[in-house]
Amino acid sequence: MVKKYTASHWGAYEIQGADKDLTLAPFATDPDPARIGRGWLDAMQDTETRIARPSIRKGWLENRDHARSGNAEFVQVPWDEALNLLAQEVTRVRTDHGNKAIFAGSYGWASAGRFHHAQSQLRRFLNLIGGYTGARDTYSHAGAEVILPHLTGMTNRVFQDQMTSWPLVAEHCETLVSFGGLSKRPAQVASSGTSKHETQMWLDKAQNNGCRIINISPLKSDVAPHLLADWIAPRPGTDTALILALAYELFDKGYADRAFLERYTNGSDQFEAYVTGVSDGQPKTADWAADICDIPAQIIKDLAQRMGTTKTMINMAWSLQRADHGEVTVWAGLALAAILGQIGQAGTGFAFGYGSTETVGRPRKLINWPSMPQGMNPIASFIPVARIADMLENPNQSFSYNGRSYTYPEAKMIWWSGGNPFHHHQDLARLDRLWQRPDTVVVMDHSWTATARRADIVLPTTSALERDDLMINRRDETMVYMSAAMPVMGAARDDFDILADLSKRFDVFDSFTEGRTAQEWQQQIWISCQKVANRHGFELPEFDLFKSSGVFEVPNAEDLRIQFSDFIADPVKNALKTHSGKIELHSQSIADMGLADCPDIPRWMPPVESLIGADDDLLHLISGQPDTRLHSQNDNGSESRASKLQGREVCVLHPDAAKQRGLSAGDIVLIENARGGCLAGLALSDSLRRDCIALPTGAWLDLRQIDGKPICVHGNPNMLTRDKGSTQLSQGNIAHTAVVRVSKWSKPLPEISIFDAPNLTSTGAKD
Ligand SMILES: Nc1nc2c(c(=O)[nH]1)N[C@H]1C(S)=C(S)[C@@H](COP(=O)(O)OP(=O)(O)OC[C@H]3O[C@@H](n4cnc5c(=O)[nH]c(N)nc54)[C@H](O)[C@@H]3O)O[C@H]1N2
Ligand SMILES: Nc1nc2c(c(=O)[nH]1)N[C@H]1C(S)=C(S)[C@@H](COP(=O)(O)OP(=O)(O)OC[C@H]3O[C@@H](n4cnc5c(=O)[nH]c(N)nc54)[C@H](O)[C@@H]3O)O[C@H]1N2
Ligand SMILES: [Mo]
Repeated sequence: MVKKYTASHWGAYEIQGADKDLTLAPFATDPDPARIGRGWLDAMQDTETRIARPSIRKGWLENRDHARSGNAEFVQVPWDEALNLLAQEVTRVRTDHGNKAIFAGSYGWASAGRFHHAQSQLRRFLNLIGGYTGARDTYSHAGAEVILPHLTGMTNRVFQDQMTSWPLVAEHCETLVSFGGLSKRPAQVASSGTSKHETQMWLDKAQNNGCRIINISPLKSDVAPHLLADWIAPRPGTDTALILALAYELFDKGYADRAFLERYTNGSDQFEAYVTGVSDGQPKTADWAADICDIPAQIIKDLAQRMGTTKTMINMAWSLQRADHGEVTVWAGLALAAILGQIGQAGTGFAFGYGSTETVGRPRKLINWPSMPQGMNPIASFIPVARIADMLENPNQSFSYNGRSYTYPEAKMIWWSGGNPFHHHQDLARLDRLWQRPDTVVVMDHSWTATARRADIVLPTTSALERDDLMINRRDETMVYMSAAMPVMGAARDDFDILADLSKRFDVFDSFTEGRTAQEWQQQIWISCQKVANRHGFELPEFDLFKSSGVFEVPNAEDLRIQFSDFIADPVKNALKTHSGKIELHSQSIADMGLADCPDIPRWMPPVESLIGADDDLLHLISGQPDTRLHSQNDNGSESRASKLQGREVCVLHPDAAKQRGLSAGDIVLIENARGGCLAGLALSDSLRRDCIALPTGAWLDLRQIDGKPICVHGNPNMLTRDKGSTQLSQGNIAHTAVVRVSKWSKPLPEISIFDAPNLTSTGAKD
């Protein structure tokens, strides 16, 4: 029998059985399939949360009101009616306010296939009708995206591509110091899909080779227990101070590689003068950092000694820069590695994001496969991705980004496809208030997310399980033909079909489709892939053969890289594309921007919110990525739901912290601050700092006003996080900078309603 496959950001699957017996079996060659996949199929089959038909919010339909409340009533309409309404509204906004008034940054992870990529399809359509205001960078690592080019002359993408390969770390590294831990939890996923999960294997190999892993994180659980890592738990948000003290020790004890600093870096004198206190009167000693970081000075000294005397790799999880001044922390990490002088050697130096996704550091050849062409956006207007609420609050006001000043547009229409801002954005009560400002919100999604419930025009898309597509990831050696695994739910349509239909109303159908069906587009992408493969010296099978066999393995896919190796080999010939041509410990280009919150060298600047000097009833909120799902995706599936407590997301506290507050495991607690609150089930563990509370992201927002306070009764941590740019340089989100209080919830427990279908009426017409 012919085997069929499908794929997702969390893995590739063989489709087995059909209808009631349908199952998704992880690839047999995947050594460590992701937990996330177990809840995928039932999430997509859930008739309560799948959007069955195009739906228009009643208040908007009847009087164009802006009351987008999350529990609004919707009227189901036939496709033609929905698309006519949308076309009219797009035309009105373009005519009255220009295309710039359409905000379609539409950030989000959508699904893994190459062709049915929600944002590519949406952008392609909008570009054909005059464009839109977009968004720059990502929630994942905006800080690094903006600062790395200044420091290394490499974009974040190139930097990631060039990251030293895992086998070299496993073989040569003696001390793996990882800020933000390193575990298989976030490594379950890879953007665009993955056929394998190997991160745990590389870590195990490293440990078997005698590598000592140092987990620097508020959570001990950020490294698997069997790796026996040393655990150093600085107060969250203070890693830069810790790094400066390590640098001080390296300079002070003679471990600094001065020849390296001289040859390969710029500004090490200024940096050293700052670290030793010559320039500001404050030596950044271990004692100085001990108070800020709340760890004993001796621990810092011992770690510096170990780093100075062993082959050391410094890894920093992406989370470290989703924090106030986050990009400066990345800079500090790079500077620390430069002082050690082991950059450019096998298995040592600096890495950004091992473990943050599965493919970082993978020893594979990189092949730039083609993707769906999006066209060009004629509109220059953009926002830094996490500044959406600022944009809504401050139209026509200026903002700073990467050293320049820009102006926020006045967004009359928001159009989102393939992302969930009422999951991913910070301070959701604020976003909820400002979300009422635009005239119209359009959402394309397969599920009734909190964002879809806050839209005026809701268009139901298929999920990846209902359509054919291609999984092709430049960092994965397996190309997968994705076959539809189940029938289309309700009246859902592919993003492509919806936009193709809409494009007829703007006379751009021919240019949008280029005369191809979805299947013909996939074939076209494959033909382009064949040419790329030829350039790499191998052949891809014909499309029909690929389709029937379902997988293709790229031959000789192994490849090893060492970050900065060319530059280290010849720093003149291979000078970096930075201001100085070297690694920048001092950056003139950043200094010239004159930003109050982003310094010229990596300096310690206390975060806007932290536990430094705070009352001891406050806790730092750690809202990392969830183990059971991808962000909000599959939260409605069985794997995620089974992990909840009385239906609520589970938060973790240290037993001492719980005792101090009279709390026990299994309680429902209220986590709150001035921005809002959320309810969560309580679990206890001694694997985190006593002053921290861990609550993963992604519980579908179920927002109520309780006694005048906005509270998510389901446990979404973005009710509590702060909505501010990390610095004016990158304006990245600061999700990891938030302080909260926790108490027992003693009021009646509100029902969860977010997994129920919204209030729907139908105009009766079926299509
Ligand atoms: N507190 C806190 N907040 C955070 C973070 C954190 O660490 N802490 N991390 C941040 C990070 S790094 C990220 S990347 C963001 C993630 O934020 P998002 O990427 O917005 O989160 P997802 O839940 O993946 O949203 C994807 C949406 O696409 C929809 N979708 C899936 N397939 C399709 C399709 O084929 N077509 C269409 N039209 N839609 C589809 C899904 O149903 C879902 O609603 O969250 C950020 N938010
Ligand atoms: N299972 C699963 N995997 C995912 C995702 C998912 O949704 N689910 N999302 C993917 C995406 S989009 C991204 S961007 C990556 C993100 O990957 P990461 O950024 O690596 O993941 P996080 O879980 O946000 O953070 C990792 C750890 O950083 C630690 N941390 C937080 N604050 C501090 C601090 O101040 N100092 C130190 N030293 N440590 C701190 C926390 O203990 C946290 O567990 O994950 C990807 N992987
Ligand atoms: Mo991310």
